[in-house]
Amino acid sequence: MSKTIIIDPVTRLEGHLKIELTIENNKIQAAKASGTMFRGLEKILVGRDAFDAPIITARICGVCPVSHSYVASVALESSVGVTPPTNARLIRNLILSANFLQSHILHFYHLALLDFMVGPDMPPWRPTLQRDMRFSATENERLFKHYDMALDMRRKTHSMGAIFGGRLPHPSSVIPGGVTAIVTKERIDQYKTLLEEVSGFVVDTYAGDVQLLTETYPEYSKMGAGPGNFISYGAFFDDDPHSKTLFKSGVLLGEGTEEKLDPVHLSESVASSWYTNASGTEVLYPKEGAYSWIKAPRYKGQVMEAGSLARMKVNSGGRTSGGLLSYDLSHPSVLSRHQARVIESIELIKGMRRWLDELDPSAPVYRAFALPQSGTISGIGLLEAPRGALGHWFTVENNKILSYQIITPTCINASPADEKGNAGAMEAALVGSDVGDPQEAIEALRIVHSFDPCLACAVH
Ligand code: NFE
Repeated sequence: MSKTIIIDPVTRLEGHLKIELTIENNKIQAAKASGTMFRGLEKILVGRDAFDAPIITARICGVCPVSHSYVASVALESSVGVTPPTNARLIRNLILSANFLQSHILHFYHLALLDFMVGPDMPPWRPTLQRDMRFSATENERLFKHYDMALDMRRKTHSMGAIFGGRLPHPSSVIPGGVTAIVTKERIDQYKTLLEEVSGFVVDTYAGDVQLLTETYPEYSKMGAGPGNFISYGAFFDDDPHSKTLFKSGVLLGEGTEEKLDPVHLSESVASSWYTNASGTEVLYPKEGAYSWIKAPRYKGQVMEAGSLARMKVNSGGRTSGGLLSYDLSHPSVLSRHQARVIESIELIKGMRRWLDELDPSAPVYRAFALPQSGTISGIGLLEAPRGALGHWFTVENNKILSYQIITPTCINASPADEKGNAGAMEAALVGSDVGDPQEAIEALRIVHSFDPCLACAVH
């Protein structure tokens, strides 16, 4: 007999996520992921000055605000063909990479690890599911010390971002045309000092704990596969995008060879979402067959996975090992998502050291420009956020925003079924998984958390 299990809200993530599972013979037969709160940021943007977009969209989320203000700036710059100076690119890389490290450390220690380890016997670590906890008492104690250290590391990464971002979260210095940061030798040194402390933690502690998780929960390398299609928009660009850009863009569809990303193939279905059309601004609630405020982005009509694993797979050409990889990431799974985040954190640190060396305190950081005061223009910005592919699209009429469209990585990963009935990536990852005890479906939480969902972003 099948049972329906509802987890609402799923905790240890940002925003409001509900998971509904149909379980039969201890196997998940069907899964529905629902974003349960409407926000309407795209609607708020209509009628505003176009240059407000980086400031307003950063407020979508306190975890990835850098990506939103950065990509909103790129969209405006690209609409009139403006390229910010090299120093601005380097500073944006440094603010964004600090935010990536902050986000990955937060995700592993404070959001995901408590699905596997036993925290202290007091709130906020209780009540919790405690089935299938395999770490020894000594390992638990050590991991909890690392949980505590990770809080301090997050503060340090925020400080790094704030050195050039002005403040964090919601940096004030990333603006259309470049940045407003002042580059001095003292600031570069301050950033370097913090980076070396965070680097020590990532290499000595975070990497070791991911390895311990890998050894202790080995079958999770086969659980939570998802659609097997990956998308990355690229990030940490170089002036010459073919030389030293750290994470390139690309698409992997199943076993096929890597394809060049072309945003023309992106679409959004609202078949299972409470909207009247794909603009996402016209709400229709209730609606027959709908169960989420998240829309369903697809690429060439296919369900995609975004995030660190997608970035690493696109960057390794889909090979099983070699290049950047020291783990075998060929099979998407709970473990490979955690492994991909730590691998990319180490890659990022190498990039950050290089960008610091390339900064020139005497060079400009901003190129002034204005949009035409009349007529209609439109633009698009594509960038990787910590959780994956993030796109902003806008149309401006007489310098006021006419429409603004955002597709976030969690929108891609936590989407509901589309008009063809194809489940979203996270839903697909849940289906087919074994659950030891349907009343304590810890396996489902481990799969959901491996995507690092942010519902604040998904339903912006
Ligand atoms: Ni709110 Fe975000 C990231 C974006 S997730 S955290 O990373 O965009 O959809």
